[in-house]
Amino acid sequence: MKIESIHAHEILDSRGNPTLNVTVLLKNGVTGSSSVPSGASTGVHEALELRDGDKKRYRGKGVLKAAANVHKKIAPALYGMRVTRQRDIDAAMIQLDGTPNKSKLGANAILGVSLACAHAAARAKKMPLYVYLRQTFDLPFDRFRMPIPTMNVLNGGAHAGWILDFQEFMIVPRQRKFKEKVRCGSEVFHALGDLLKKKGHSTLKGDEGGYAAPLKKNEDAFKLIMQAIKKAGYTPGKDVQLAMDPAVSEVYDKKTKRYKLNVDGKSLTSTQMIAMWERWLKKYPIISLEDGLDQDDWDGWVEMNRRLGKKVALVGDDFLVTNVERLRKAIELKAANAILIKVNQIGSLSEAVDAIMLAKQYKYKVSVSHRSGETADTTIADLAVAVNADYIKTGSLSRSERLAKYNRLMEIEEELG
Ligand code: 2PG
Ligand code: MG
Repeated sequence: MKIESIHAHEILDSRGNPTLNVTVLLKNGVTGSSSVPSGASTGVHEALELRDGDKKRYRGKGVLKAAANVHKKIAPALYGMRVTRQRDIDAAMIQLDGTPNKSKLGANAILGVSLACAHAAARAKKMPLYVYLRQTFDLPFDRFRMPIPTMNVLNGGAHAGWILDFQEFMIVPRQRKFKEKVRCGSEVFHALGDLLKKKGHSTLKGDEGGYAAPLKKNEDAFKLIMQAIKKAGYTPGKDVQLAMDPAVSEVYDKKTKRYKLNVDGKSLTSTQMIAMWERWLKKYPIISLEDGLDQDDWDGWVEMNRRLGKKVALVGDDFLVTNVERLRKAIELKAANAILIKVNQIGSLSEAVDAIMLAKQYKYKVSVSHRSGETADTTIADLAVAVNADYIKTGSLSRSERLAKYNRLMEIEEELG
């Protein structure tokens, strides 16, 4: 099961931007492939996504340099290594890069290889990926547990032309089986579409397949979703809960230290933001609030966790960037109680698993997540099951790149019986 060769090439993601697809070929003829996702509302502390910057190709977004790094630098270093040594493979690439944020080789180049190796190894061992991941990382769980999906049915912010200030309004179905959760999500999603149409709103969709309707106030999103849940025959709070990712690093003004909410015509301090979230938590069955404050507003996060941490999962995305160092600091300061895991934020499978296991050790909730720019790749579905993640965040109930993950999870559930 030794690595024979590695090939990387440009493909397009769900937004039509280039990204890397990587294939690892083993000496025994087995191959494994994976495609790298890409964010739009990226955190400033994320590992570096290497783009060519050649304005004449793909508006500077080409990834030929990253592909060349795979061929010329990474492949020669990994040649002949046992593909099942995932940790050694990732460590070798991290060492070869030598920078704290993978800026030399590119996190996209390293991650593409990291994921493709896992796929090749799982195939060579004739194991489903989630079983292989659990085994290769020696994860100390005895059963497989399906994650709870948080489904982004209304899109705003950078994913929907800023028609709303907040990025993601999610439903969280609570039926017993995963496939029942998917059914519920789909029914609520379509009920929401009917409702929007009836009220004369657009039913066009944003980057993650949720509706992108220009509402009067940000909060109207949850008002409509509550109605849609009932219209679909479910009880809000019992059958379906809510979650949100306002992604407010995007609306934070560092100079004035204020959050600018254009749709609501407001400019709020950290403390006022927390008070607003507190009000929303009282009115709506919200179980999870991601990036409710800016990525560097540590004092704000500590205050938010003190005031809201017992009532809701306070998820660090741009705030923690799947990074164990930032997570350790958050644990020490009691600044959050949940983490979003995006494999390309950190750039290797091993480091993502390290962040997950550290989070679990300190009773943080773990949500494995897609990016707004996705492909048909379903690795995160298997990863979520392998690590017994509490949640998976993989968008709305439309668009194949989102549904591929839900469909893969339904397949895994069938397999698990
Ligand atoms: C987020 C993500 C995914 P992006 O903020 O959580 O939903 O968006 O990939 O654009 O960073
Ligand atoms: Mg986010």
